[in-house]
Amino acid sequence: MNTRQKILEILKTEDGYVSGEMLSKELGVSRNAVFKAIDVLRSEGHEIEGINRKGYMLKKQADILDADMISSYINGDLGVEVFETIDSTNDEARRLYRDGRREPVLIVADTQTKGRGRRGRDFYSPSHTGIYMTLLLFPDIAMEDSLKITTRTAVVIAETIEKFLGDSVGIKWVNDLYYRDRKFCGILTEAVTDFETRHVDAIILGIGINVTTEAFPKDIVAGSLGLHTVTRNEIAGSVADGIIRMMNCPEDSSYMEEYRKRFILTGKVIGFEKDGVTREGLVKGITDEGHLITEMNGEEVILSSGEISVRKDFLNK
Ligand code: BT5
Repeated sequence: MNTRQKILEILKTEDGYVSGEMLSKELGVSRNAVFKAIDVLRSEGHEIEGINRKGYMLKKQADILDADMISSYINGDLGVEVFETIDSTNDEARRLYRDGRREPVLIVADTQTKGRGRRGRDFYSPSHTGIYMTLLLFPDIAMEDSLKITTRTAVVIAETIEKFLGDSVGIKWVNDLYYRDRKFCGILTEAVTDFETRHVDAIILGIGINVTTEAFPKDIVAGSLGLHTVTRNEIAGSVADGIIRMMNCPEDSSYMEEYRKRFILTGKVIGFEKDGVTREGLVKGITDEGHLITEMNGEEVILSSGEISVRKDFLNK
């Protein structure tokens, strides 16, 4: 962390005023360096009150995406790249991979012009209010295991957000997170695979989170976290940190328990399309592999997300 970030961190944790003298001593820099850093923080939009003989107090933190700030919440080496505008952070990850990038990287954008969901659907990505991020990762896994990355990521996001929110969130199979009955987050996992060896060369893990977005286009039923007390830098950094830790952990099945706790489809009738035919099924639960257990005409049918798409108009029935 540089001086500016360290000052911001100290001001965040202090309720009262912090003197310039104390800051310069604590950080081992001159009073002038403190003064300059406060100036930069203000120019970035942080509201910092300064009172003679009392010191500085953070009134309101600016919410500007910043690669260094995001990095400060991540343990370990992960390159972070921030864009004000981009077509799609998943597309940028793909370009980096194509250009030879083989080190993990996190790409975060303030807004996307071509944010994508699954099967060509759009993901609405307005500026200032959401997080649109992609991790380009190189795990040593087989193609069959990439679904597990989505389910495990959903759990990591849920746990991270719940800490900030002080409230629980729901998971809708397979890649959506809900708060107060509205989708606030979607995950788009894409794998670069070697078809011969069925080995995954890279995972492109895209996550969109509506943090404070209030209005959505008419055709999108969505919601947001309404989370104004935490910066997007901290949320993005913490989610990425959780995912990196999860990827470094040998898989243990306890995450499925966490997934099930938050799973919101049990007992619902869903409609889905398989091989071009629309059918209905009653959701009974989820298997350890992350597949959906449904009942159709008294028979148990296991659905895998690769084969089917759940029809939205059947949800909430
Ligand atoms: C998803 O797809 O929900 C995955 C979304 C992943 C977005 C991230 S953002 C960073 C990275 N870069 C990208 O280009 N994508 C990833 P799916 O399950 O197919 O859901 C898409 C549907 O969600 C749309 O058809 C809308 O109905 C709805 N939707 C669109 N924008 C939304 C938003 N901002 N919040 C909630 N729902 C939305």
